[in-house]
Amino acid sequence: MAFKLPELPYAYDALAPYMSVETLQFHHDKHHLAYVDNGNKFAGAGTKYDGKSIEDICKEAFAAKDMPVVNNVGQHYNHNHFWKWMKKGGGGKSLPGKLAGHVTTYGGYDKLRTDFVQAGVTQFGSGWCWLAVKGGKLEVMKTPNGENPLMHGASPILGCDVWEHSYYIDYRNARQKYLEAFVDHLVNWDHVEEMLGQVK
Ligand code: MN3
Repeated sequence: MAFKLPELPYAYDALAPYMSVETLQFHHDKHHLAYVDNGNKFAGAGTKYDGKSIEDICKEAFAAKDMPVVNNVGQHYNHNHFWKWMKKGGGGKSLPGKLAGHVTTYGGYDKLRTDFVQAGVTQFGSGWCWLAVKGGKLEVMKTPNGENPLMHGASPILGCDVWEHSYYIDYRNARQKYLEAFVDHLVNWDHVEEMLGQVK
């Protein structure tokens, strides 16, 4: 099955001023599209990955150190969710029930926010910071380039893109400010709760 660029689940101006129209146009229409096109080239019809779930392709490619697939299909998976992990009027500490329980066990919202932002700030170069479930517990993680927690034995439930293409237009080099705005004003906790509910 061919990979396809999903539509944004909101208008291009929905996330302003925290993420601009220009950022979303470049990031979704150009960057994500390139991952889709390359994903189809490296893992599409006629390859050994054809017909497998995107989650299985991520894990299999990483185990095989097949980096073109890790990075392009990984980025397709990451961005599919990244768009859904944001919404207009999102963010903040009002969390859905199941997630709220896990966050309390983790050490509370403030600790989670600090650790998540810190993971994003300290990811050297391009990559992602994550909230994932490993062994039934929440864990904050960071990964380089197109990798994600699926490739490291964990289930991602929230991720923030810290590639410069995600924040440089709006925040220049202030990656921490971008991460704080993401957590405080953009996160769609409902999609986080949904992914938490799907963790096996
Ligand atoms: Mn990106």
